[in-house]
Amino acid sequence: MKPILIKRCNGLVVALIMALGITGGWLATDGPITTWRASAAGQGPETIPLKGQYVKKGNRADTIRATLAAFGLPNLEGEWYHIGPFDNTDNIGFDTAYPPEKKFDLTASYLGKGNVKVSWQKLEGFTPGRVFDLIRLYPRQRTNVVAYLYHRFESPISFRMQVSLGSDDTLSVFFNGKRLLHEPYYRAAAPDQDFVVLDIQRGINELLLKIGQGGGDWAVYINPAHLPTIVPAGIRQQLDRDFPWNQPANKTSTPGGREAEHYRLMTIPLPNDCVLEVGGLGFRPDGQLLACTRRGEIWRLENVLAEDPQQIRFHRFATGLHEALGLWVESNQVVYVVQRPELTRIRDTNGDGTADEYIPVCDQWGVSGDYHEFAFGPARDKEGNFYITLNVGFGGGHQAKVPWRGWCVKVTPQGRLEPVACGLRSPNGINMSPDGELFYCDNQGEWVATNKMHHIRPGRFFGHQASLRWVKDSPFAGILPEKAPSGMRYDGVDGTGRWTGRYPPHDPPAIWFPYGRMGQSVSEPVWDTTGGRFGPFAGQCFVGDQTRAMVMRVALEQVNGVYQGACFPFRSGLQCGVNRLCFAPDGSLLIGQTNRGWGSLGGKPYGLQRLVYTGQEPFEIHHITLTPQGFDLVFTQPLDPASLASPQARSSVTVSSFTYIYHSNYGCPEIDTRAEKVGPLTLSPDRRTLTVPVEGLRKGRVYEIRLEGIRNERGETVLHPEAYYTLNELRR
Ligand SMILES: [Ca+2]
Ligand SMILES: [Ca+2]
Repeated sequence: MKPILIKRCNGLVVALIMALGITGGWLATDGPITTWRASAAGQGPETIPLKGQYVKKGNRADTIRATLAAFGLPNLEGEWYHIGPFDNTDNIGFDTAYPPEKKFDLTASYLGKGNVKVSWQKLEGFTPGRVFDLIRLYPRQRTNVVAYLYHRFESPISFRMQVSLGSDDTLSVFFNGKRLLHEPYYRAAAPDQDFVVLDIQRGINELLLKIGQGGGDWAVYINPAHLPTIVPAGIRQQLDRDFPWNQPANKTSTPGGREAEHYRLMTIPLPNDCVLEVGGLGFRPDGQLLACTRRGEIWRLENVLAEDPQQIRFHRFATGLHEALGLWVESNQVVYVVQRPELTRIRDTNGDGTADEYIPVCDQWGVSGDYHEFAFGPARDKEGNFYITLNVGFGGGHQAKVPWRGWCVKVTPQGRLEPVACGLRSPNGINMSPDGELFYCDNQGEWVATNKMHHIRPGRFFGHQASLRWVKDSPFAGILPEKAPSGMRYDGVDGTGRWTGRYPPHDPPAIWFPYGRMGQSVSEPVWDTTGGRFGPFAGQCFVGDQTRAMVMRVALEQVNGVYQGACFPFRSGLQCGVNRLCFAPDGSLLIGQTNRGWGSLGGKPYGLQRLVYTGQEPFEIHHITLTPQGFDLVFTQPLDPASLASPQARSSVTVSSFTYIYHSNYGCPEIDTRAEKVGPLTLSPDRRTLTVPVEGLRKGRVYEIRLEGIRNERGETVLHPEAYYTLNELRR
């Protein structure tokens, strides 16, 4: 029995006589959650006045801790202990509750990995707010191991503190005996990969971290994520001014900033044996969600729309598939899945909830072995035909080594393949609009200036030339070219600035997504068919982005029979790259995620989240209509006319435009960016439509529209004051 010193950061040192290992403890139960037995935590009134000041340091993490210390509040600094390593062969340590998980006892020793005696040791050189290397603690046993870190601290007051965490590899967090987090991911450690809220009690609190290691690096990160709300608002605002919470480096932890007020994000917790690298999503008529994965499984989720995630049940419905990147639900028993080499009909013949019949529907497209030969889809039309998009290869030789690479193909209900359209590159997302029109999204690369969305019609060519190799075997031989000239600008202007009226020889995209300003790897488009349950954008299209872990919004219109329109940012701050979107029967949006081999913001390698409209209508540009004189911007809410008049007499709407070059290079920067002359703005009688005259509109360009100072009647600014309108056709 010996006293431990708990250092109070206001300089006060309180000696607490604690019987370590006797008072308090981690009580294991049969369930996954351990319960806490009452400890030395005080239950009395909170009488300590909160006084302190803001202490600015070089970064946000250090500033938070220094300011907490100045208020006499715990900040995760102080004495930490560690114990390990324990065995983690085959990830066994993730769910094994080793003795330190049950009780902190400084005097005890246990048998660790390889029957080596281990005991709690003081953790030297540890500072919150830095990624801490665990290998240096256990240099001789650095693979397939787990270790625990323990921190006991006193608080003068009870309050809630959100904590940012990161780990390499798995992470479990226990606080005052309750397990708050259990993350099975193998990943590199970084700040903000996970967040937990610590319900700090007045008196003694105990924090335990368990970090599992496979191979490679082994590390952990922890820091208070924010100043808690018991700190005066002025000081919290000062922190956010000095170190903005939503700056790009922190974007994942916002999550989504103001967007979250309108669309809240729910994360579906996954069982440990479910690597949900989502390749496709679809609801069955019975309300269960099917999710196919890049690992080749289909998972069936019951109660996926439950507010309480513990009610969600996961069942493995099908296995043994090859890189399933899309599915189409036909009934409670039947689902069609696109595998790399074929379209497959999968059926649960006896209704026991597991598939037992796998029948190839069509395998008439080629696979040469190139890793980039993905197959996406299927979309399905009213006649029952399926539409599948087929990636070209990457590097090394011809990019369409085998048939129908770079094509959209149709598979009839009888399983016959018919080529539909070509020029596709990496078409990771194809869907039908509610009008039955087919659209796909394509990723920046050779022949593709930036991410884009196309309207698919038979016999059309969308730009990537590798696919032209197979025109000769298609119904479009002699109609489509076998190669096309390169180097043209999309706006018909030549290198000397002279307008020639010659455009790249393919269908232009309905939407260009300016690279980086919108997403960086576009994925699936889905249409809002919720009739308003998902907010004010019914009928519009939402498009995922893999790299930026975000969802974008697209409002299309037809001009002279050609699709074009505007794209807008919509919701950022997702936990992982967005691969698939699917509207649920209740009008929320399921978001399937994966980033393996592709990389993304968000810190998670895969997962499933759900975006729910809060009912608080966002103030946004609803859509943009091209007029003969410029653009009509239609807002979700009436504008305050006073906000249109700027004291500097500058327009509150700025318009610029740019174009791209069609060439074989990988991507194309925005070129010929020019400021456009904006005429006098006028507001409609209902104050929702702002008419923006723009001189000299030209087709083949993207018009960037930025708003400044525009407010609604409540004085709020537009949530996303930017839009990008792709102009293919002028309004006559
Ligand atoms: Ca590792
Ligand atoms: Ca079955």
